[in-house]
Amino acid sequence: MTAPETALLNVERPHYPPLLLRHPGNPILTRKHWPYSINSVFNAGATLLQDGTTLLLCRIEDRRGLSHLCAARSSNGVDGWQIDREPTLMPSPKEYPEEIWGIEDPRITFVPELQKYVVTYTSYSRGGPGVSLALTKDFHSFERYGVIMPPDDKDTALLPRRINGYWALIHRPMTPLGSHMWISYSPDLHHWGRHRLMLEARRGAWWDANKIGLSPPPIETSRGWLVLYHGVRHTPSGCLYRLGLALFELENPEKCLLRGDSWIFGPEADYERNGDVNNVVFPCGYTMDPDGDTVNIYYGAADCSIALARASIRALLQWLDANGSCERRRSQDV
Ligand code: BMA
Repeated sequence: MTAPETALLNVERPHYPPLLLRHPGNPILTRKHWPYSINSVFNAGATLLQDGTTLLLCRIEDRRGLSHLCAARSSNGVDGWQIDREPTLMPSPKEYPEEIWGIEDPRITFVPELQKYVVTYTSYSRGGPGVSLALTKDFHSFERYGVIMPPDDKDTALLPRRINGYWALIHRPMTPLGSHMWISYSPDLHHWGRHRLMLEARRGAWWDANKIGLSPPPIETSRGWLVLYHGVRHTPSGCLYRLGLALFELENPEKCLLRGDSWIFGPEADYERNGDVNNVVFPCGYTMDPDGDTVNIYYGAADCSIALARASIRALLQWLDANGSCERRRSQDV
């Protein structure tokens, strides 16, 4: 064997290309940054404001175990966060009884037609988690629409534009037979119907068996809606939350064009492996760089902090082309 060949054997080569690159400053937000007492900060919705500021709408858990939302703003999306001195959006169980046990895991969609941000979040009711929706222009005042999907349902985001005249919402109802991603349509954001199964959890030993859910809002590309979703694997030592990738047709978003078999990002770093809930990476938001290719993915790590990973849309699509397929099997027993 020649010397270069031996050298190659000794180098540890990754067999899976790293598609999401962790920021060296991770975790970028922890409870130590907060201007008031909290237990933990994680699972943040993200958006760019008109002036280019990155806004994260963070899930804050207090020591009662109940969550509310708090905004953090930064000019570079990495550090120098200006955090609201008080909670930005608190549960309002008097008017909205479904929020009695808190509000969690927001996703933000800027809707050009409305010139407003639509925030969808989990409202934790006595009957379990449901989906609520609120509109805002500035993340100071909110117009609440209340619960739009009854329990058990969560992991929701609105598409930024109408599809064939209707608003489209991705969500994840839970049934005893499995938790799959569904899409529903509405003429007015209040009344929802035409429910369709969008992506099924797989079965058996798969990393995304039994329970999947939308992670950040879908990313619109010329090839289709690029969807990062989480799969939950139940193991004897607890759950493992990892991310997978799929692509859906632009004008018919319930149609899956490509779905990768392998997960592309999972808990590896210490702050993802260890926390209040070990082994969790849970993105709820992203922002795009001006190059139109770099996506900044903000994720909750181990239900304790917020971290950032970057990816290239082009590389994600290339990976799907090489590793995805478009199986159209539909179970009767969803
Ligand atoms: C999910 C959601 C997330 C959480 C994750 C891990 O069901 O509730 O908010 O990060 O579990 O605990």
